[in-house]
Amino acid sequence: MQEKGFKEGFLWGGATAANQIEGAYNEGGRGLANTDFLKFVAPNERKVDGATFAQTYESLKTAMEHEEQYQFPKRRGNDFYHRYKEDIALMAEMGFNVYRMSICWSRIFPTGFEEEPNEEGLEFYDHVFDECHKYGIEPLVTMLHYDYPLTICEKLNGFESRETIELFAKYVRTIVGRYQHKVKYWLTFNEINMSLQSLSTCSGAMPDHSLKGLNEEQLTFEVIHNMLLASAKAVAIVHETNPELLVGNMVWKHLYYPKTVKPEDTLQQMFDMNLNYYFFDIQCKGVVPYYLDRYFLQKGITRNYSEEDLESLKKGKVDFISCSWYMSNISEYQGEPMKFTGLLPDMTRNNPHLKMTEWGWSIDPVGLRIDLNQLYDRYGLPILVSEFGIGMYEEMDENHKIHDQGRIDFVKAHLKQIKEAVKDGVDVIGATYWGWIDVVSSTTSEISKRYGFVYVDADDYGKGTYDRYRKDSFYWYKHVIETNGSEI
Ligand code: BGP
Repeated sequence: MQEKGFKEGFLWGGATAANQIEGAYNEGGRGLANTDFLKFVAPNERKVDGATFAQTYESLKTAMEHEEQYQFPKRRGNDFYHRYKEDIALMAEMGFNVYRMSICWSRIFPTGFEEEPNEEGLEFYDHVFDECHKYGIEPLVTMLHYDYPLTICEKLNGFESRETIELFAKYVRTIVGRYQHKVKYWLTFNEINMSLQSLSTCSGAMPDHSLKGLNEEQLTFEVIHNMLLASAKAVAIVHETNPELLVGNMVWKHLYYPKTVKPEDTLQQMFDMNLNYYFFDIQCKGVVPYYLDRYFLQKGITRNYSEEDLESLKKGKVDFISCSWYMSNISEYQGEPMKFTGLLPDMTRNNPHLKMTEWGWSIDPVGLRIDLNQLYDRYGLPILVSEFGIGMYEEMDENHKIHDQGRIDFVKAHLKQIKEAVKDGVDVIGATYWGWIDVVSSTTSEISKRYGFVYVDADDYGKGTYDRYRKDSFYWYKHVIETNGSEI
């Protein structure tokens, strides 16, 4: 048997999300989104990392009433709306054959409740997809990446309401019908499990706005239930619209290591991993696993999956898996009933064997290889690594150069482990590097948390030319693609 590297036709590309790049929040007939009200909080004013990520009804109202007092960087993005041609040309220069992006729901249905879509919004994405195809770049489209029409958040508390499933299905029918000959690869929800960490951003449901008076934990699983149903519906719509299209899920993949060799720590790890697998199991196998039932019982969480719901989940199995990979974490037993360790970094659980990014995210390429193997073993489906990346503080020198060796090392280490997974026998079909161009951060709303191979000349307050500059990593990644990763 000969060891193999990346296969022919491997999908090489980059990823972004509408709310982090487009800007133009009040142009083209677009309606307001929840993300338009996520405030930038300067690092020295933050109580915890990710301070701007969570939204409550109270914080939303304050932001709406005192707009002039705050910075809302997601309204500006990196100005992709006006510069998409230039950006797609840069992707082509690097040799991308795939571009992962998302559609902004409120560009298509400004409040979510309209009967007819907004043609201007639809046309914008037509232009983007046409531009991609001009260079042989296949768009890979996330239907929903954290941005909800604001009206749906206010009236229905996002996915707390089952009515949102129907509104989402209408939106999905519209975009899949319209773009079926331009977009072959679809993903339903970005990081569907992020509701466990930041309910509002992921599901549009604010914890202090529950229509049914649910506490936060009950509300979380109510929206997860509804989002899983909505995802299954979306998969069925894609398959019914055009059997040639492929649709995947997208889960924040998180690996947990037991803190010690004490058996209870491994028990905790099993529990934490199960909370991750819960989403994959439902989306890949179409059945609801048993292992959270006891937890639900202890928490007084009732899941009302009707016979019809269960049928719908069965029909909603994805064609391929996709996941993001940023960090691993450590599981430490905290007694019964079990408590969830969480997804974002907890500085008290630092892994002494791993380095951290400037934002305290552990860097664990080998963990990615472990996860890819375990996912493939469990589901046997092709896998796309739909996000991995590193945020860094960076400045241009006087010659407009950015020497980002740290990013090159990071990407190289991760691609090496993806390649190892391929050699292990895992069917990895592609990798889309997160934030191939600097974008506004999802958790902190900083553009100064830079991910890109391309630098955007803008700061957190919207100052700058927004011109694009190639970093050292741009040329390095271009070479990786040219050589299909053979030198990694
Ligand atoms: C993922 C999101 C992305 C992206 C990334 C990095 O969870 O899908 O939208 O933002 O994390 O996070 P951040 O931007 O906060 O550094």
